[in-house]
Amino acid sequence: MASEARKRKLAKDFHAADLNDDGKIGPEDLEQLARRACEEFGYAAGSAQHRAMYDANMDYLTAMQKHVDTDGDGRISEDEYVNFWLAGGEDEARSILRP
Ligand SMILES: [Ca+2]
Ligand SMILES: [Ca+2]
Repeated sequence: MASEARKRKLAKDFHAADLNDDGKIGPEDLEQLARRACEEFGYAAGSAQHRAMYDANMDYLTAMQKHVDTDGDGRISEDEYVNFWLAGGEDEARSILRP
């Protein structure tokens, strides 16, 4: 049985990733997240590094989304997100990252 604190933390993470705040993590949120990661590294938009980093992030996020989106509607709901991590998502996330 997962602790309430862990569920609350996951729900908070979910809302942090739902950048346009429409209650689902969709492709537009993933693009924004990938762009943000590039900005954090200080890569200029349009530069080769920016493109490479953006593509790598999108590959990862899209792969993750396929695992988390259990009803296959292309968007991640809070329930899908929380259940994924409660069901041992760390291991799955690691296996996606492994080349
Ligand atoms: Ca959203
Ligand atoms: Ca879904």
